[in-house]
Amino acid sequence: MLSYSSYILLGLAALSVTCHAVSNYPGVFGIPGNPAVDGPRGPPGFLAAQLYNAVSNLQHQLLQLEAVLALNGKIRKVGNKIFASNGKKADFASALRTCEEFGGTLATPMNEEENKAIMDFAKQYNQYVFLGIREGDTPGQFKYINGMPLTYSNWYQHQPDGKGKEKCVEMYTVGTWNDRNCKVQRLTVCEF
Ligand code: MMA
Repeated sequence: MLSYSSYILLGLAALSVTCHAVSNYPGVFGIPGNPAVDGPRGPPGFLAAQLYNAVSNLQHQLLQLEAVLALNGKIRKVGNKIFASNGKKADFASALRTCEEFGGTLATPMNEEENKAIMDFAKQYNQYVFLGIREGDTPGQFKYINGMPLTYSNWYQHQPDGKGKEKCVEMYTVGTWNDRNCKVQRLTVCEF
């Protein structure tokens, strides 16, 4: 069976073929075209209007799907990010692997609004959540999974206190953070 990311890649490939075909249409994007070769021209802007329509329809259908998923408590959208959970607990490595398998990564709050969206899942499932943050080689220095230093944090009082022995980060159901052993089982919340 194909993984979900393979489907996404196939979809993108199909879209890029479509876009290529469309950009080859004469008269679109300023390419003049030759009626003797390309057949009779439509009214000016006809294809552009069709494209606009197709994009508008896609946009509407995506908004419908997002509304249904949000209504059912499956996703939370903040800006361009979508947070989602499978409702399952896993250790840090397995949770991260699951998110990556589906083309995302572990939920990583970059501001208060994102932190609250992740906290909503913690409350919904009444479980602490693993964040996409890990301790670097210097004890007490926590970083994003891509290695960049934190630009936002919401540590619980006196945290982090593991001094190199708690290299992962859990979010409590009230939204504050604690450094924690990576082997404990926490709710998997991903971002896409
Ligand atoms: C306490 C506190 C935390 C630590 C956990 C580990 C319950 O919280 O000391 O900082 O991570 O224990 O069990």
